[in-house]
Parts: sequence; C-alpha cells; structure tokens
Amino acid sequence: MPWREMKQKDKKKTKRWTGKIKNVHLPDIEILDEIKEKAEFKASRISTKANQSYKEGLKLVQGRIMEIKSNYRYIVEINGELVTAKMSGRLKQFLYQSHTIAAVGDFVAVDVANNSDKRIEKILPRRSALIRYGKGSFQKEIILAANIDQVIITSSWRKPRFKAGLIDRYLCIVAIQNLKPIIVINKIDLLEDEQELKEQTAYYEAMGYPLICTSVVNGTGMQELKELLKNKDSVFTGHSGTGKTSLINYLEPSLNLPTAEVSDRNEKGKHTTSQSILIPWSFGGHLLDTPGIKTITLHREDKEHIPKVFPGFERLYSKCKFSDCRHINEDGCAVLEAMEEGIIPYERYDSYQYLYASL
Ligand SMILES: Nc1nc2c(ncn2[C@@H]2O[C@H](COP(=O)(O)OP(=O)(O)OP(=O)(O)O)[C@@H](O)[C@H]2O)c(=O)[nH]1
Ligand SMILES: [Mg+2]
Ligand SMILES: [Zn+2]
Repeated sequence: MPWREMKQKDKKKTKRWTGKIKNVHLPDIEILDEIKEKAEFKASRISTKANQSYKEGLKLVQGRIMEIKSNYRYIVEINGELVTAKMSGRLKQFLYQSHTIAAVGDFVAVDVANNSDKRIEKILPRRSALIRYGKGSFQKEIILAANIDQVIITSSWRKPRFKAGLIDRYLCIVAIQNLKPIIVINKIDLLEDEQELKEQTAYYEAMGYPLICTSVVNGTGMQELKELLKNKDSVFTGHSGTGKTSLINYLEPSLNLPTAEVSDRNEKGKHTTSQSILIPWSFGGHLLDTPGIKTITLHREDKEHIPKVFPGFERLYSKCKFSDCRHINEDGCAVLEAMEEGIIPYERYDSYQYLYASL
C-alpha cells in the first residue's frame, strides 16, 4: 500500500530529525492569519504571538491604550497619566500584516527606559473584544474595542427612526463575542405613540435583555443608565446621530465632546465622532465613544451560530428535534412553533430569516 509506505517514511524522517533541531527559528505563524477561525481565538493568539520579547535592557511598565493616533502612535494611560508611545519596531512588523494587533482598550507593556521615546513592547492577551468585519469578500476584521465588559447598543426612537433589525444584528454579534448587551433607545422625548414603543420593545424585555429608554432632553432613564455603567468598561455603538456622544456628555458634562444635529431631510447623523477614545468615568469604569456606523456586518463564519444566538432563540433551539435546526422548514422546530403560538413575533422571525440569508 503506497500510503502506508509514505507514512512509514515520514515517521522515520521525523525521528531522524528531532535530535538535530537546535537553535532553529520556527517560521512565523502569521500565515495562520489567512485561515478563518473564530475571531476571539485569533485575537488572543495574535496578541500572545506578538508577546515574545527579544530585546534586553527594557524598563517595562503596564499601561492601557486609550486612543490610536496615526503612524503607530498611541495614547497610553500609565498610572493615571496619559503618555504618547510608539509601537516597537518588532510589533510594527506584525501591525503591518495584521490590523488586529493593537486596539483601544488593550493592556500593553511600555518600555519607558527612554523617556522621550516610549515604546509599546508587548500587548497582553485580551479577555474580550468587540469585532466587526469589513464588507469586502475577505471580511477584514476590525477590532472596535478590547477588554471591555458591555456594549451599549444605542438607537434612537426618532431621528433616526428606531430599527429593530439592527438591534437583532447587534445582539447576535454581542452574544457571539461573549459580551453583555444593553439596549438603549434614546430620544424618547420624541415618542408620540406609547403603544408603538411597547410593540417594538416588549419582546426584548420578555427575553431578558436590559433595555432603557433615555432622553438627554428631559433626563428619562439617565440615572438607570448610569447605574449600569458604574465600574464597567462600556462601548457605545450604533448609527450616527442616535445620540451616543450626547448621552456621554449628559453623564459626564466636563467632557463636552462634540455632537451635531441630525439632517431633517434624511434623518441621518453627520458622523460627528470620528475616533474611538477610551475615557474614564468619574463614577468608575470607562466609556468608549465610537463613530456611528452604517451597518454592522457579521462574519460569514458566524452564520452557523445565528440559529442559536438570535434574540430569544437561545432558550428554544435545544428543544428543536434536530440539533442543527436552522428553523426554516424543519420538522419539530421549537422556534417555528413558538412563532405560531405568538411567543415570537413574526417581525422578529422575519428579521432572523433576513439576517441568516444575508450571510
Ligand atoms: N430630541 C433629542 N435629541 C437628542 C437626544 N440625544 C441627542 N440628541 C440630538 O441628536 C443629535 C446627534 O447627537 P450625537 O450625540 O452627536 O449623536 P452620535 O450618536 O454621537 O453621532 P455620531 O458621532 O455621528 O455617531 C444632536 O443634535 C443631539 O442634540 C435626545 O435624547 N433627544
Ligand atoms: Mg458621536
Ligand atoms: Zn428549529
């Protein structure tokens, strides 16, 4: 049998070689970046990989990346002080090849031996990351934030109009990335029809998601929101113009971050916030304001998770007859049954189908 011969030959080869491997630099495993794998593993693997330090005479202190400037320049918080640090040449190599190497929120080791030229020498493994994917066929991953606790999914009731489909998408992403979601419906002062709000929100509340209606105009829900933000690191994300920055300014007036009117004509925000900056709250924890996004894309590879993590489905899919049920037309599908019984509104199921088919 030829394959058996081959195997024998390979085995021998391996044996003969093992004794001789000495001072051999293994090739860089960067090639693995081309292989699709779960983003969270990838994120931790890359930061681990970039960790090996070869330099000596370093004076390393721990810090956290608060803001990314251009040209591999970072604002790093070290013991409560903000300093500018550059990426070390060695890490830059990785950066050149991978955009996932350093993100806002990353804990890093900074070499402060040369006070006028501080260098980031290590990126510590991440405990979490919020990642989104580019639109192209390669779906390049973009790390929005590292080492955060929760995602404030910020929508507005009007201007721009509330879209539950976007909330569904976000809830899936946040579940896949093992983060905690908080749904915020801002500009609730623009509410006219109480019943309509109930129809849009009852399902999420029934499924146990924290949901707060807020207004920076009349203060509705702001205290409640503050309680959830205390001593946590939170990312504010959502469409442009929903009021992410306004909420932050309300809770921390001294920040006075720039905000802008939403266009009356198309109800679109002006993409006022252009950078992601990690900022401490005076009441404990951090906030990360992010630029408004047009749509949030999931990774194609995440498709298989959607039937399990779609809002409300996580408690149903195990009751489906088939363990790989897609809840489309399968026999004994608990999701389809729940929809027929009116437990899952048709709009949510429709949104599920749309999302599932889009990947
Ligand atoms: N009526 C009303 N308007 C609000 C509220 N919150 C914010 N706005 C207005 O909405 C507009 C957009 O607010 P921003 O805070 O800039 O929105 P953003 O989400 O940060 O937008 P980007 O930075 O572009 O992503 C501003 O004109 C705010 O004054 C609210 O609770 N009620
Ligand atoms: Mg903003
Ligand atoms: Zn099913």
